[in-house]
Amino acid sequence: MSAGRAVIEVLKGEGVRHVFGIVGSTFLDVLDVLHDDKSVEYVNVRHEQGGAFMADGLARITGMPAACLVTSGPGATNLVTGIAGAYVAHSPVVAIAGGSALGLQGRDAFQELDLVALFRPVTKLSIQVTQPGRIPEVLRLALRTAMTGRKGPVFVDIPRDALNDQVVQMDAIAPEGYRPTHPAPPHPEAVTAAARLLARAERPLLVAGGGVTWAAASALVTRLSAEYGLPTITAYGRNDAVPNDDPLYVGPLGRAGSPEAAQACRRADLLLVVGSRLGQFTSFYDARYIQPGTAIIQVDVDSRDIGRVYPVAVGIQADARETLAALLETLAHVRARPAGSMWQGEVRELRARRQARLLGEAALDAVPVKPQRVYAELRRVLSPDTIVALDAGAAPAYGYDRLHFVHPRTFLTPLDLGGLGFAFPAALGAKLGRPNAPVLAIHGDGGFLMNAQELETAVRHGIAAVTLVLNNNGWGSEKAYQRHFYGARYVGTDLGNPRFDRYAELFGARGYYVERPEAIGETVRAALDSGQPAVVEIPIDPDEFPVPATTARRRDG
Ligand SMILES: Cc1ncc(C[n+]2csc(CCOP(=O)(O)OP(=O)(O)O)c2C)c(N)n1
Repeated sequence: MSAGRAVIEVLKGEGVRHVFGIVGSTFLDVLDVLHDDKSVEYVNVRHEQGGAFMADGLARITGMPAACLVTSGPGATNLVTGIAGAYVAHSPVVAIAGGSALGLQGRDAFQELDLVALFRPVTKLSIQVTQPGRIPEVLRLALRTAMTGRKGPVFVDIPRDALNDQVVQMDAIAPEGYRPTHPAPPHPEAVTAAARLLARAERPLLVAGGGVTWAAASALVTRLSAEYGLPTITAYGRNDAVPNDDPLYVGPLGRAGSPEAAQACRRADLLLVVGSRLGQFTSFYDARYIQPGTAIIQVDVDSRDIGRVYPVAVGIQADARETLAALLETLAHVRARPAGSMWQGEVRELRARRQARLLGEAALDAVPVKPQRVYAELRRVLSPDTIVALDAGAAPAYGYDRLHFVHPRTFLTPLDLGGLGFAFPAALGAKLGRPNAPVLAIHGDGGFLMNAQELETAVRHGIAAVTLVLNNNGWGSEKAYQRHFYGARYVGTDLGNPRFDRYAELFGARGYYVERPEAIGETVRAALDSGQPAVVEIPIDPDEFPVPATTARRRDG
């Protein structure tokens, strides 16, 4: 078959239905296949960064690989930030560039760059195809890498002279034929040791991270929690790892998280950490949440992060679901008793305290609106199947503690990259992955304009995600640092903006503008029900910032 068809066939074998990118002359042999084969849609975006965030959003929502296909030079360099986002999220995005010709390499030819080197730090594998005949093998290597163990993005450069007009020999092989598809089980001795510690603990607490979601282990977390009275909290940006309506779920730990979850963590004498690196924005790498005497059982599919900052009592390198299943079996075998009722009562009180605190914010009636009130309205109107993508920034960050999630794979955040401009395109990718779910992106004004050009993509491809723009006419999150640590000496933090509802309308999308808090809920609902891409602008109080969590020295005394 043609080399272009081989690329498409390998992707199709993995269930890929959308490929994101901008057309370039280096890879037209691949695009040409899609003229007749409509089972894969080329989502031609307006900036490759938007395409990478879309692929990341799609991969995180479906758990399946997602693909980008871009041209050499700037087409590929524009992808880098989005691929870095997928890297910190362990999201299996396969980025393919039609590269500059092998036959001209080393001459600084048109759009020639060392793309393999460029992508190496932000991928699990970065590789160039050197012969047309090896396209299937290299793409399968890329997919094996992306989908095995801790997942993550990969980059493949297919030079134009290894692709165009080339014919390759390719046997049909299903993914099971070239990559392991069964999860890695835990070592029985490690499970026994963990069960022993759990059975003895007085105040055990489960910290659920992204590994729970990737391993489809949420239901087992809930079972373990219910059967053994084990309270749960979630890692930074991973609120959807467990159902938040569970009576033993306290809240999210970490930056912009819930103080009650932090309190539960400080009180615990044993942490069962499942699928979390205990990264900086979850733990801050210090003792503010995780006390020095606390025993830690850490379960991770990748050994790299086990005991990396906090020493562990038991480290288990294995799949989260397999481990929880084994742990349940062993706990039943040793007839372990549930955690004490004092601890369970303490945790229920912390949970109730959080719920009451958030409920109080529903009464904030200031105009311009306080961001906290926006989230109270969202809690009221969003259905449990809604997917929410949060951008970086201060106004979106209020959402970490304030949004509630019931189902796994419904919360997308920039995680430890903190990249602005993520949420809107990630939401578009999510909507393609789950077309029947309502999808909402939440942005500040600054972050939204970083990828707002993708409104045109959304309209043309009919991707009906809704974007909330919380407008404080500034780079608020950074302004907060200047306010608190630089005596309000503002430099580079004020912005001017168009009316975002009208901006959306110019692209052919729906636009809404809400100034009064009591109108927020119904407007968001109307936008979600419109079945069209829509932007809802809410002017918010420009003086409402959280105090930044930082270790930086205070400058204002
Ligand atoms: C790509 C990128 N550039 C810069 C930053 C630094 N930064 C973090 S938050 C922020 C301000 C965000 O402003 P906005 O999106 O308007 O939201 P707000 O904080 O005002 O709610 C900036 C500039 C970043 N995280 N990512």
